[in-house]
This record gives sequence, C-alpha cells and structure tokens, in this order.
Amino acid sequence: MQLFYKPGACSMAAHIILNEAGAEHRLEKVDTDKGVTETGLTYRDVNPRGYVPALRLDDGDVITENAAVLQFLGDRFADLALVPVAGTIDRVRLQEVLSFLSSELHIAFGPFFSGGEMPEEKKQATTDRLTRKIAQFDGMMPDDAPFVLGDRFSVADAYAFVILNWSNFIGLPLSPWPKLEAYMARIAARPAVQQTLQQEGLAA
Ligand SMILES: N[C@@H](CCC(=O)N[C@@H](CS)C(=O)NCC(=O)O)C(=O)O
Repeated sequence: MQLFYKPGACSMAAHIILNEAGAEHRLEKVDTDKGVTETGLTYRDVNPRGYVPALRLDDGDVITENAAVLQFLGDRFADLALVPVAGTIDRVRLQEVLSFLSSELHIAFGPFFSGGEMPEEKKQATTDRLTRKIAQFDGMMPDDAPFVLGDRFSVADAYAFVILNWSNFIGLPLSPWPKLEAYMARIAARPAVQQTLQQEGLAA
C-alpha cells in the first residue's frame, strides 16, 4: 500500500492506523500547492481532486476521502478491531463520528489554513464557529470511557487526534475542554502515534 500524505495534514490519521497495524506501506509526500509528489508524479493523476489522503492499493485501486480510507484500513486489519463490524449499530456510531469529524470539525479549521491573514472580524467569527464545533465534539466524548466510541481505540480517535492537534498550530488552547486535553494526551502516548509524529517531522 502507498499513502499519499502531507506532514501533519488529515492524511496523518491513515498513517497512524498503518503504524498501529504494523502494516507494510510506502509513504509518498505530496506538494498539494504544486500538484506534484516527491517522486515527481502529477498528483491529480492519483486523486483528481488534488488533496490528501489517497491510498493506493497493490492492485492499483486508489481510495480517497478520510472516512473511506480509515474504514477500509480498519476492515483490512479486522483482528485489531479498529472499526466495529459492518452492519452493526456500533459501526453506524463510528460513521456518525467520522462524518462529524470530516464535515464539521475538519471544515471548521479550514479557514485558518487557507493562507493569508484573516480580517479581525472574520477571524473572530471563524474562531467562534470552531469553538462551537470543538465543544460539540467534547459533548460526543463519553465521560466514563477513554475513547470516542467507548473502551476501544478506533480509527475515529486517530482522525480526531490529528484534527484537534491543529489547535496547536493556530494557538487555540484546548484547556476549556479538560476531557479533550486528557483524551489528546492519551492518544499521543500511543507508540504508533509517537512513531507517526516522528516520521512526519512533528515530534516534540
Ligand atoms: N474531503 C477530504 C478533504 C481532505 C483535505 O482537506 N485534505 C487537505 C489536508 S488536511 C489537503 O490536502 N489540502 C490541500 C488542498 O486542498 O489542496 C477528506 O475528507 O479526505
């Protein structure tokens, strides 16, 4: 398998899962601004929409979109139970969380990474919206269990970790949400997460 990624971007969730599984894989760094990969591929030939992640399988099939990539990997390494079994209500709960993460929380961070300074008024409104989305995710976290789906680490935790980690890049402390701060520390302590941060050049 080959993962097309950008350091620290949402593709890091799939990278974490590949490391959790100890799966053989190749990493291919993408410059999404220039549309080329580190070995000189035209990235739109891999993902026509030009963004990461993309996962190229050994038979040449390419999977895009985080929610699909992560569920594919979870099913591929089924013995690790990183996704609930397809067709169960627990799997639907995972899909709810992945949908929230990609279409709400991830999107709310977007304006901070779109380049250029935001006018003060827009910055305030964008921060308020992001704060609301973080608070909603905090509300989805169980009070009495370590991971978003309960007692088991899942692909959703890898994705949530990567997105919430962006709060460091934009200087937005997670201290108003102690449950989330503890959650982030718990995920960060996983050896596969440390390995991934190191490989992407983000280790402290
Ligand atoms: N809907 C996509 C969004 C992926 C996405 O936003 N990727 C960002 C990095 S986190 C990216 O590659 N941005 C560069 C670009 O859009 O050119 C998904 O969920 O996989």
